[in-house]
Amino acid sequence: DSAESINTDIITLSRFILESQRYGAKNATGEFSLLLNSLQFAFKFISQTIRRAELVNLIGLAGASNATGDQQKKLDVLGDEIFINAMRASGNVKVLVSEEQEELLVFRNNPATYAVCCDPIDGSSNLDAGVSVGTIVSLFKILPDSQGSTSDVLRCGREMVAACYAMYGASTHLMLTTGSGVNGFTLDTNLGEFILTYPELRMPLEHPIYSVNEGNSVYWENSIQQFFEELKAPQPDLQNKPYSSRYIGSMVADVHRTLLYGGLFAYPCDRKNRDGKLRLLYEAFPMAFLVEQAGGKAVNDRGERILDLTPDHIHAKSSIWLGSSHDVDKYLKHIAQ
Ligand code: P6P
Repeated sequence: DSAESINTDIITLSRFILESQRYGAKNATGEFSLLLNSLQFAFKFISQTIRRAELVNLIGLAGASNATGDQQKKLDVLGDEIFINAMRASGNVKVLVSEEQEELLVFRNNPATYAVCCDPIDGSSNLDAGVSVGTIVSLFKILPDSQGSTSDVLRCGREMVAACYAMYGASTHLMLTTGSGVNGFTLDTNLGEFILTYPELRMPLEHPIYSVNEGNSVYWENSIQQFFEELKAPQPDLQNKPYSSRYIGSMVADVHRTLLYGGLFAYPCDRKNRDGKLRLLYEAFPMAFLVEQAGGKAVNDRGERILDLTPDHIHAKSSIWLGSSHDVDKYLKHIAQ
């Protein structure tokens, strides 16, 4: 009967981390388990807030504005507050960089274990169109005897100990790496638990999709314009078919598709964004870490590995090309010509 079809041995995110810790996976320590509980609470809370806020905004439910009647807070401000409170409450986050906060936040009375960098709701401008948005997070260990300062985060990408994003789409998905591969989880809203749904995810070595905002192409340098023109031509190694184009304009959604299907995502520098648009600490670094751990590559316009870069400012930007290794190799070959 139907009872037999129910999997009664599901692996929740909490169990997964405890098991990783027990079997000594790199960076999956007791402290990390503690922090992960706060992270997943934040993701669940933001997920629930986003789903409700859309309804509230759409039908203007009574009480749309809070008790004092002030204007309903913008969702990215709400997401930021939820995240800051969860990280402060974790008890082991000393330093927090947020896309919404100009300055670094230091939680003075927290023991100094982790530095967290996050974009609480990346792609929020798409929210009203019902497009998937997400929370992107990178983690560093606090430097020994640091009291919490920018030196804890202005570090080489290779020093990241974990990276994850939550994508708030039809379901809420969480992709996580602690340096030993990528594992994906899906939120079961009845249980209130993230369940392991993509164990040891490996991205395809190649896939004929490119994902870039072609509206910027007049601002790109010629070599980049030429590269994408070449992808639109029949590809000898693809039975003479050209690449397809897919661009959502929400990094988490574009990268999630690239992780699962393969292909190439890029945000090159252009005359409007001379240093690129995406930020190193809480967009390029975490996505590069996840993509590399899933077998892909992530480089900048000059072909330098994203994880070998070091930001000079907490909101420093970078160009980025990430995705299937064979597709990124096509770009590397192009610039090596
Ligand atoms: P454009 C969203 O605003 C964002 O920060 C990323 O999520 C997304 O990849 C990028 O900017 C989109 O930028 O210039 O193509 O609209």
